[in-house]
Amino acid sequence: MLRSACPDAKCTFLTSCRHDNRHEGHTEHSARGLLEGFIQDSVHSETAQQQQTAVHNQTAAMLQIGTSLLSHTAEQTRKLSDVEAQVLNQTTRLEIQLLENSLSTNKLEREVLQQTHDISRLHDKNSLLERKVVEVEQRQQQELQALRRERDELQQAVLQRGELMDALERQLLGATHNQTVLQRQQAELTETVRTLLNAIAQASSQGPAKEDAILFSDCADAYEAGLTASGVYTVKISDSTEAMKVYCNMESQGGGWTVIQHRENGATDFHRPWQEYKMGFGDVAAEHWMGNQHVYYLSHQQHFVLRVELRDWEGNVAFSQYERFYISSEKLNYRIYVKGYTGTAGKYSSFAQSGIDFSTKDMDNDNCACKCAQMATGGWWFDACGPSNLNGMYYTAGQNTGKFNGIKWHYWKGSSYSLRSTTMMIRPVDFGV
Ligand SMILES: [Ca+2]
Repeated sequence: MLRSACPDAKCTFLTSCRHDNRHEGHTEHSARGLLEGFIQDSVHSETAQQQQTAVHNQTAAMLQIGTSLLSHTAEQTRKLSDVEAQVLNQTTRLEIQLLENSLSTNKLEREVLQQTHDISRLHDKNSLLERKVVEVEQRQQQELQALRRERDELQQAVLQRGELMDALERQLLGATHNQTVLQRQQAELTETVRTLLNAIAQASSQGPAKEDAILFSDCADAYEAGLTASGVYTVKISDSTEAMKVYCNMESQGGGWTVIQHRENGATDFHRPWQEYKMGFGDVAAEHWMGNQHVYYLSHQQHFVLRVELRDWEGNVAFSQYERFYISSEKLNYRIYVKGYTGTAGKYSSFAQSGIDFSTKDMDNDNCACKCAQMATGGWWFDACGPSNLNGMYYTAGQNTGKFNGIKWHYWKGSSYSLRSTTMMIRPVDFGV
């Protein structure tokens, strides 16, 4: 081991030494021992030194490594601490959150409990209310039934009262009728007395000339002579050859009216020929037509007012009045002239304009290609065919609407309404003046 470790110079020295030593003997041998010892010491010390240096170096390196390791460990420890701290923080936070959650869960549970309780209470209240509603409904039902019974009883009472009213009305009507009959009888009696007086006067004077002086020219004349009861009177119209009976209305608007047309119950047929309309027909004390020829004569004696009085089926009355009226001769088809309309039976006059000829079922003088008198079943002053016909078919209550050949006065009740009663009457313009 020493040889391999020896440097070249030392080896050469040793070889030469050993060569010398063989020549010199024992001295040589001890020197060599000293040398070897020295060399060995030197080698030893060198090796030791080298070993020491190596150890020193290694220790330094180890120390360095250790220091580095220590610092690394310290670093790691610090990092670990940090991580630990973070983990701790998070854990704490989580714990707090958990606690909070637990708290809020508790609160929610309490609230849910409270709400459940509330709901149960409301449910109870609701049941109570429902019961009350049912009770109220039952009570109302009972009251309603009571009210219905009461209403039925009231209706019954109203019905009975209505029947009573009807009976009373009928009695009243009967009484009125009786009164009218009495008035007529009175007028007839007066007439009879007058005729008797005339006869006595004739007998005493032996002269027939006085008869004319005693007969009235119309109802206004009779009224002015003091006969103020409505009824049938005998008049002698000038130009007419003989006396005739007329009905005098002595009540309406001061009286003195000579009736030229009257409808009241449909007892008289008004669908008649020209000749009958000319001379008149019907019962003078009831439904009748005075006759166009008589009206023509009468309305030429002086100026006349025409008054038309109407009654419907609902108990309403109305009138149309003309301050001037006359009809022309038969040659002119008894053409009508009216003017100066006033009245309640419509805003406008229901006569066709003045100058309309009279037509009957056998004498078509109207302004229509048709025959108005045929269609409207009565003689009248038809235009084409115009807004009126008081001589139409008589319809009774309930049948009086939707009829175009009824008793028509258009501007009061429309064209399809048939009236209950009508009166046409005339009086001198200067009556009562
Ligand atoms: Ca015609």
